[in-house]
Amino acid sequence: MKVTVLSGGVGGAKFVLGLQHCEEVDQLTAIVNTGDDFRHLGMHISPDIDTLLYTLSGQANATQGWGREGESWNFMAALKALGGPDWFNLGDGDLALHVLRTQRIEQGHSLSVVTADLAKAWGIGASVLPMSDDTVATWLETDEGALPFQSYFVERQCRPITSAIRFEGAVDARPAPGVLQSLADADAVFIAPSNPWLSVDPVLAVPGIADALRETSAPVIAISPLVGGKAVKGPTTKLMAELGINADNEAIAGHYAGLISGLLHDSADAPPLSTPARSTATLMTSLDDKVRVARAAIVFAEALKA
Ligand code: FO1
Repeated sequence: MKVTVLSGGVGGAKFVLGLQHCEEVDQLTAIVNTGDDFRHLGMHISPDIDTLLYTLSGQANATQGWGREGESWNFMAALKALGGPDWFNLGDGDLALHVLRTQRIEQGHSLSVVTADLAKAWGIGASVLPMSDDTVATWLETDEGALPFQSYFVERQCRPITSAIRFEGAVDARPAPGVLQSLADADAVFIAPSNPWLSVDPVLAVPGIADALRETSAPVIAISPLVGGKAVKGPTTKLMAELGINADNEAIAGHYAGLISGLLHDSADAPPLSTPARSTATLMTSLDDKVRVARAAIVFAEALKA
């Protein structure tokens, strides 16, 4: 079956890896959040794309979630000794990727093309598509002022209190080549267990993508990022509290209202009232966990299609 999945962050990458290991999936397309992208030290950095590429090619640092396994940090040590910014850690191997991607983008290649070449070079069978080749930047309005995503997430470690989130450039952004087609052609569409407000909303903010979810004949199933009413990783429930939203699956389903046909959620949590739902143990630690959650989502999609 053809599967298309919207993904961002570490949780999203785990779910996509699970899908990659399901033999029912013979065509997999990931539409990846680029709202976290930023220029740092003159380089174009695409964290959610890189986390997914590293994860799908078995290079990811599993405990850290982002970056490469077995990384060395000579660049960061030298940068720090020179008084450079050391809040955003760039491993030596990771750095090579950022340098080459920046050079290719400055030569006029699109982020999509550069990403596709990396996926091919690393033997990744899935199509990894940025949500857009245009610049879209996630900003958070906080009690410390307006912060671009990485300043909030890494530099300030998600401590600021958020009152609003916006996606600069989204209104003029176009879906990257293949994005809308992959939503129209899919037999099933999934929204990965990424942070709905920080990692999925930027994707839905690109004009045309939310409509494509509404119009596709495929069932659209979101996987809740909550496990036992908490976020597995990152600021999801803290953010929900700050935005005045209850940390439950009613709120998650409500956030995607009109876009999804069902919500797959953790067995420990109550189902949403108004949306078709199924549950399984959604915590993904081992590869078997990731495959179990992916397969539960596939079975749910097939049940909704029948
Ligand atoms: N996250 C951190 O918490 N600290 C870091 O120093 C850091 C560096 C980093 C470098 C490359 C990269 O692709 C991701 C990196 N991340 C880091 C994670 C990143 O901020 C997040 O993965 C996403 O932006 C949110 O999902």
